[in-house]
Amino acid sequence: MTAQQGIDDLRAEAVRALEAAGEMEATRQWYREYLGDKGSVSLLTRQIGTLPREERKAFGEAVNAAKTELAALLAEKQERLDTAALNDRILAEALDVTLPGRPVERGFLHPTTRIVREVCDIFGKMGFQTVEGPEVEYAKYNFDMLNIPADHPARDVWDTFHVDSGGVGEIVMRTHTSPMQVRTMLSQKPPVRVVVPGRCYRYEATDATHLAMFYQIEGLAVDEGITLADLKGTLTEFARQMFGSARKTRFRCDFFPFVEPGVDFGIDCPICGGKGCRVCKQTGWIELLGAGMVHPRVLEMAGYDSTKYTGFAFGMGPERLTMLRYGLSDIRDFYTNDVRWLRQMDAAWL
Ligand code: FA5
Repeated sequence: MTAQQGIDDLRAEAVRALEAAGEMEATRQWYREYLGDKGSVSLLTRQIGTLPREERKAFGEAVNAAKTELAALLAEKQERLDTAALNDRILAEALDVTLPGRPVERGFLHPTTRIVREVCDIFGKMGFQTVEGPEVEYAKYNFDMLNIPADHPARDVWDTFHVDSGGVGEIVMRTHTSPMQVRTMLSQKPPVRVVVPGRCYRYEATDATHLAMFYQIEGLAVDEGITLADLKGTLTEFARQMFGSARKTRFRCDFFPFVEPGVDFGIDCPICGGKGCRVCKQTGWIELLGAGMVHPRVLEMAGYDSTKYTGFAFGMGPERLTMLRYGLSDIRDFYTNDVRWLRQMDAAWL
């Protein structure tokens, strides 16, 4: 075998081995075997010394030519492997633009928001403006100016969260929206007609009908010549718009220190039509809210002339209104964020 033949054989073997190398790491191994410092092609140069002088040049050139050719084949092969790997990756990460998108869920309003808006709209049509007030309130407005002085036993009825005021007077989380009666009268002259939705807080054990945080909607109308008949007419109209035109209404005496006389206002049960059921506890009647004629002392404390002006006020719980309208049994469902309950309410809403 001539020296040239040895080169050709090794070259041919290297080409076959390179073709068989299926991945990048195999081509690196191939490089080490054939072209690296100790690779078999590189080692061929060591044979030069064993050859006759006149053959050495041609042999050296042939080895170099073989090395160059093999290096070019290696580069080509590696590029092909690179491209194939890239194509695989592109395919693997490909986006199928024909797939349908994930549906975006439509939100809906919370039942409290809905009922509050409905109630305010009903009173809005009767000329009541919607206003809001602070949830952290001076005891002066929450109690004193509503005719509930510090030593008055009625103050204990409202289980109150107190706030550290830092010495600027007694401050509480408002226990009802009634302090907005005072704030409204202090800030504007009669005639006044407002409804006030907002959160209230009471230090109460939570159960199926009580929460420590709940909403109220207050109403206040003050003008010359307002009578109990106006209160009755306004609330009756409200109840019929809210619970249907067939509703019978009922006014009974009740006590709140800031009204005189005070009433509790109810309707015949909209679930059973007055026959008696679980919702009305078999009485046929349902209490809706507390109300009354604004106490003359409250008018005077707010700077209104009680010999000239009279008014009525009312306060209701919108969660309880919703419970009555839909026959719900547990007020806690409003704020536990169970989406299934919220969806049911959304679907059931009239
Ligand atoms: C009051 O808070 C009076 N300020 C209402 C009022 C206003 C009377 C103006 C006269 C004139 P009462 O404590 O009854 O009253 O609360 C009114 C309504 O708030 C209740 O009928 C009820 O629906 C709701 N409510 C009261 N406490 C809670 C509670 N812990 N959880 C849920 N709702 C409540």
